[in-house]
Amino acid sequence: RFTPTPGDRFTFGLWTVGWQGRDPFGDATRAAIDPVESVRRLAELGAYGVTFHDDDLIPFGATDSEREGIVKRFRQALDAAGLVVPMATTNLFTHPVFKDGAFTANDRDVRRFALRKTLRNIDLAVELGATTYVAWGGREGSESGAAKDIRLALDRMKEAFDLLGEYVTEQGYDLRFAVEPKPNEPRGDILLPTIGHALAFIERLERPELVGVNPETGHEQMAGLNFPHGIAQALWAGKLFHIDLNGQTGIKYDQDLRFGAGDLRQAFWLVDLLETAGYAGPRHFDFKPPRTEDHDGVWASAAGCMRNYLILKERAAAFRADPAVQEALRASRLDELARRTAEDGIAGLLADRSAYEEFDVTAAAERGMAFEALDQLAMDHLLGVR
Ligand code: GLT
Ligand code: MN
Ligand code: MN
Ligand code: MN
Repeated sequence: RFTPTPGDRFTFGLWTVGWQGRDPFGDATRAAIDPVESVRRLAELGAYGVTFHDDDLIPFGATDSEREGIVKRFRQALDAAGLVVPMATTNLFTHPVFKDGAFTANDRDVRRFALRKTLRNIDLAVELGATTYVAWGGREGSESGAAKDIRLALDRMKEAFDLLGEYVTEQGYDLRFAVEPKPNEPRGDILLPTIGHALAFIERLERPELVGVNPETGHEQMAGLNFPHGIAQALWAGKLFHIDLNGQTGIKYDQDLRFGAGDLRQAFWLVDLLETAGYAGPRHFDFKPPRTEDHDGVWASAAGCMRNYLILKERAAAFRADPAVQEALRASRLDELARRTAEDGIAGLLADRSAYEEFDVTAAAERGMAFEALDQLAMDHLLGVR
């Protein structure tokens, strides 16, 4: 019970368990972990796959022959452990060259370098079997007003995604992009700050069908937004190409807590949504084991992400299966929300006297929605007392 298997499709970024605990105020608290060791440990814990930034695997500036050796060794580790690589991404934020951004840096040569770095890692991602390529534009933004012309920056962002789309199409790659929104940190304000901004941007691209979103729990919650609502809209738009699961407690710095820590109620509704909406992608954890932890703590934290997901999955299923819940859902008229408002069309609506002339506004206003009783049933299930 609550023991993960590859069938659960849990994946982890190499940079998550590999985080050494360096923060703006303090040095690393843990030694680096060899990616090969991460692959082995994650497989033991029941994970399905790993994901990586180019630089997580191949140190920035490595020679071609070093690169080849590292990739070969990594591939052997994956095969031995039985792990897959469903997603990869580019580090366009650590090196100082990206201090003013990558695809939207004011300096054109930096933008060209960023694109080449991305194309190079896309080749590797496809070679390793990835079908999703994440783009987190952490440095695409500004700290002050005149420093960035946002409309021009969006032109350059579009240009970058159009070029990437052209490249994968011409290469015949089975690869789609997932834009990861974040409102701020490390830049004062970041472009495409929320799921909504990203969805609107995608529709302006030359090949919108190739681009979706990779929302992260904490990134929406940092902006005070409801993460399950954002995910629901991404699903509704057919754009939930990938997801970064973690934990966050309210509007503050990006905590990247293990999944289930932080806002537990939103985590419950999120799992309920993913499991009932038929989301088929990997359940990817993008968390940071706190810098208080030693390596044992890192693996305990990773195991906790998966365990909490499975617990919430069981709790959410119990909630949905409970006859009292089904009755409460009817009492709250969720079935009515599923009905068309005017299947009789505008003519029918205008001819329907009960819709307006004879509508009892007072009686309708007096009807209770019974949401509190419904939500208490959810709490009882979440807390395991039902
Ligand atoms: C970085 C960021 C994450 C992104 C990763 C992908 S890297 O750790 O904070 O949210 O998902 O670039
Ligand atoms: Mn984060
Ligand atoms: Mn992060
Ligand atoms: Mn993330």
